[in-house]
Amino acid sequence: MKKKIALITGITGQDGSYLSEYLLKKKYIVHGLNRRTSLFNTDRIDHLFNGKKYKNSFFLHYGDLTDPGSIDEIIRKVKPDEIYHLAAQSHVKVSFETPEYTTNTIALGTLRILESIRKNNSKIKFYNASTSEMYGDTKKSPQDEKTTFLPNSPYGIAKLYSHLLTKHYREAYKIFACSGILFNHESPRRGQTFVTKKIISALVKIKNGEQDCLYLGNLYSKRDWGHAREYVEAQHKMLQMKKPDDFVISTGKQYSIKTFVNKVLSQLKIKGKWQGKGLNENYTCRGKKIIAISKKYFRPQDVTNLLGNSKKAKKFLNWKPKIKLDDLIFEMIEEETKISNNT
Ligand code: NAP
Ligand code: F7E
Repeated sequence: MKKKIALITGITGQDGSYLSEYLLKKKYIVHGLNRRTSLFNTDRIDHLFNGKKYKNSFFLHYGDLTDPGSIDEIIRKVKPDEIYHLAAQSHVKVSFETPEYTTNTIALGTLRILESIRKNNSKIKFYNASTSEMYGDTKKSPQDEKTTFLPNSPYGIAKLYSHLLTKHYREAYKIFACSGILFNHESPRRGQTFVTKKIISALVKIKNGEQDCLYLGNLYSKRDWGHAREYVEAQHKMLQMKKPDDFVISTGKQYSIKTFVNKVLSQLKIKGKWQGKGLNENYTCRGKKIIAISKKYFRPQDVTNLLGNSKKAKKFLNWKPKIKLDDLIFEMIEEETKISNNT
């Protein structure tokens, strides 16, 4: 039987690396779009790229979401059965500082891929990485596929464009195009500047005497955090459905950033106390301030209350998350401890 061919944009990112592993195990041939960066950006996939195991089933191609010609060329060359479109300027805070670039990569990037599919081969199945950030200021909780989108960042707004565009190409051109509305998902491979990784990395270093203080922004926004390894399975399941559709992927459990910090402190057995309010809030341990608040990490607007309802995914995709937040934290701490001990 002919092996299925998948093209992954964002293959060097957190999700791209887990999805590659998952699809290679399922005997796919995996191609990835990789942008040129001044330093190597393939750390998360080097174990797949180097060595003999996947020599004939794992390939990278230089391209960029902002370069329509490169996208079209890769799609025509690779002839994928399925495209997993994960690439994006994915940092919400950075999107306030680079709104035009964020919109170009996310909104126009998705348009460029869908146009290439429409023109070259409308049988290619397409997965779009939508996000809970599209709910923005919503007062409804929990959020599901029918909840009104009220995005409040350039990132969320650009993602809503991609989301609606995916639906439009599905309806207007009958392309098998799905969006996964994924809530926050983390892992040891999470980028350093996202809050979970930042907290764990800093507290491990503080415990080992390699850092003095962790500076954070809004401690009171709430998130629904899952594990990236499980969330990429849902992405694949969506493209195996009889009909294309959109699905919320979430755990249905919500915690504040402060609760997340407390869980990490507890697993690391760091004992101290919270004191102060607002910008003066801090956590001290043996008389030393080890967590403090900095204005720098606040956003012009934040999404404060995310909690997903993924009943539809459970029913139609037979997908449900198994990994608990405490276990995710444990895995991330283990990885950070290894890194810290090696430096
Ligand atoms: P990530 O780790 O930040 O990875 C982003 C990927 O996009 C990287 O491979 C990055 O390349 C690539 N990229 C960025 N700009 C590009 C450009 N101009 N051209 C080509 N590639 C570009 O993100 P992630 O956490 O894996 O998330 C995957 C997708 O899901 C993203 O679209 C994100 O917005 C969305 N999402 C994420 C979450 C979450 O909680 N993780 C939740 C909902 C939706 P480099 O390696 O070179 O930087
Ligand atoms: O922030 C607060 C911050 O940057 C979470 C992306 O993957 O998930 C991610 O976006 C919360 C926010 O993730 C710091 O204000 C406090 O309320 O880890 P984050 P995010 O913005 O939720 C969604 C679903 C995506 O789609 C995105 O691609 O934590 N927070 N102090 C902080 N956040 C950061 N980054 N750094 C702090 O120091």
